Amino acid sequence: MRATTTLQGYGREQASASSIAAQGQTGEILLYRFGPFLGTPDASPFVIKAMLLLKFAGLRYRLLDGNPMTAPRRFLPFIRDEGVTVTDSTLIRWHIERKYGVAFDAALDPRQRALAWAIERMCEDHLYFALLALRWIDDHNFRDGLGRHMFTAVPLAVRPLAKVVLRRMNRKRLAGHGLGRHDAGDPERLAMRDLDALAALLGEARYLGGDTPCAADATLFGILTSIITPPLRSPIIAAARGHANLVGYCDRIMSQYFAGCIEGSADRCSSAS
Ligand SMILES: N[C@@H](CCC(=O)N[C@@H](CS)C(=O)NCC(=O)O)C(=O)O
Repeated sequence: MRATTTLQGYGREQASASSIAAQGQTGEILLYRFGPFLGTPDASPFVIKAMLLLKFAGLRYRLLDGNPMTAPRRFLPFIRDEGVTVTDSTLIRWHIERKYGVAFDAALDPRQRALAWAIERMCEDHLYFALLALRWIDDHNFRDGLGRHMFTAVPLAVRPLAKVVLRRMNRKRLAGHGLGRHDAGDPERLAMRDLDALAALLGEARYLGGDTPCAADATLFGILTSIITPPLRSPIIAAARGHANLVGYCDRIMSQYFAGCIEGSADRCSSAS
């Protein structure tokens, strides 16, 4: 997106960091999440996105263990903010913008905002499903990843059944989406095109919009670190790791916003950095 600004000569000034800072927070926002997963801040890219939006905005929040089965829309993340419950990472973004006067995309011109939205939709409604497949459907990755680390709260006696049920549910979700109906290899090829596009759009910029983060950076970081960081195996992971700018982007955001909190307790992750 930086290239677009340059090429089209909009010459808009970067928003200063203070232009996205929140105002008027009196309480503490509760963010319901899964928990850190193999070097990432959370098992869900959507939870990571919500965490990063809260950090970008400079809002105080506390992480609490959530349960999708009892969550308001049966998925995570959701937040509770002074009696108001908001489910879905994008609705959380809009809540932050509305309630706290945060302008995440202040640095972007209208075309960049449109492109940022398109990037978010590609990440969440397409690339995410390829991630879902590689984590839940691939036997090796499931065994070494979610199967080993995400069921520890489930009683031992019913853990094998819980794994079967959830894998079946995610298989159905993938079939419903459509990506799960393809021949082997095609979902990977489709996901790799997403990664090529993301790498080209980011270029050498620090963030999608240049030097200042925008809302889509929270989405992009959430999905990229979920693909790149855990030590799992897939052509999609190899392709993502092959894009030096995407890897550098993840490393930068991880060390700037999540340093020291990945393996730590909820409390150590709770304050916005
Ligand atoms: N559109 C939602 C998607 C959230 C979502 O899909 N969360 C997944 C984890 S990545 C979930 O909670 N799945 C639990 C389930 O499907 O039972 C958002 O942006 O927050």
